[in-house]
Amino acid sequence: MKSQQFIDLENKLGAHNYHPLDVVVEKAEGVWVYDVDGKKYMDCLSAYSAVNQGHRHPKIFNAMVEQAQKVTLTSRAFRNDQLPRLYEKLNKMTGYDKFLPMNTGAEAVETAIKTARKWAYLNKNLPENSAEIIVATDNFHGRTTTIVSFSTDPDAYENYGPFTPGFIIAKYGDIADFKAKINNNTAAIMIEPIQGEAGIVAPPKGFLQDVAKLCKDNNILFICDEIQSGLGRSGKLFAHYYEDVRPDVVIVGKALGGGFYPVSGILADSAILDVFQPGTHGSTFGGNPLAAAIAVASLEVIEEENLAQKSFEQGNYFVEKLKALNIPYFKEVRGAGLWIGLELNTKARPFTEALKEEGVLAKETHVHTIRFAPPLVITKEEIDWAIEKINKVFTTIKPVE
Ligand code: IF1
Repeated sequence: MKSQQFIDLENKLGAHNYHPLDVVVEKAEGVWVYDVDGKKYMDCLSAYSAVNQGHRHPKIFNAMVEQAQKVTLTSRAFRNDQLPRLYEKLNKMTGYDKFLPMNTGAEAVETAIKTARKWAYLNKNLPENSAEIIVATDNFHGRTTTIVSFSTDPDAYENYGPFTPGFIIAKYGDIADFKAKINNNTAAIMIEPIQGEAGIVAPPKGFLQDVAKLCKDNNILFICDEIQSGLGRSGKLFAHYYEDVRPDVVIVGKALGGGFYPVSGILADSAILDVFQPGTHGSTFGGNPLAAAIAVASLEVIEEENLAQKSFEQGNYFVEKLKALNIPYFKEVRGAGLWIGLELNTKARPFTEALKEEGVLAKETHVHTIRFAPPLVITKEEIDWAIEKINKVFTTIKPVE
């Protein structure tokens, strides 16, 4: 079947909870994807930073195949020989004592919420059902009903009530507002160190340090959601490294699975993760040997290919070349590593559609911003190719309001 036939079938038989670009991907390699008609595109979204290592990285593929020939799923009712490898790898790479493995990012965020609440009841003697977690305006932490309970985006929460209580919203970047929202029932502050869905928005310099101090002074947990910003995307292994803070809990996901498998979880020291006793949390697939083998290989690629530093250098190069185009529609170019938010003074969708026609796949977020987040293995020559296409699109098409 050709692209249109796939599109018609999807529109007819699938729920319309997305408005995807009309590109029907059949295969992918590195930074490139190919549609069913054989057309080649550069992937500048990386599955929302789940493919930092590039599509189908051979080392991760081989680790997956090798493990799949041995055992894939045991449940946690038994032990397996791959999960301890992942624990050791993460402990060595991040310095946190322990890891609690889950599958999707939202499950890891839910696990962080349960960790903070459990820790607060056990360590601060909070009255039952009183624990509060302070989150940020414009947050994105996933799509479960509890998580959308504290979203500030109506598209994310409208008509999904009744909502889970116990979440207070403070203005992202405004430490005084976070301070004002703390009370005796506060268990934690949970933020993205750089906001992804909001359009690659970094907080004012020093904000993370202020949050860390606020948490320490008030005996509350500092939870950093690094599901999208982490594992090299921001130009450091973790985006919170830009401010040299050590959150009490770090949530990881997406690129931990290298684009092959959903792997997520939370990193924390024993004093926090030991709040869990057998039977108090879990999941069918969390910590399965296939996921663990894939995650170890995914982390090894990030280390061996120095992807955080590459992201830093290539991201600076990409931003520099974008700014040098001097396009009048460009309102602001924001970036941290190869995580670039191009904010326009007009609607972004017509440009992402035109970019697709030129072979560049990028996604708009919140109407006016285009996110450029190619795999971290991208070369300067490939960036030059993309810049040339971006320039062509922004100097030929007329925006539609
Ligand atoms: C969609 C957004 C990005 C995340 C952070 C947790 C999660 C995500 C910081 C949950 C997931 C994904 C979800 C996906 C699109 C994408 C997204 F546009 F939705 F907001 F990246 F910005 N924390 N983000 O970014 O992880 O459960 O999805 O594994 O829902 O369309 P998940």
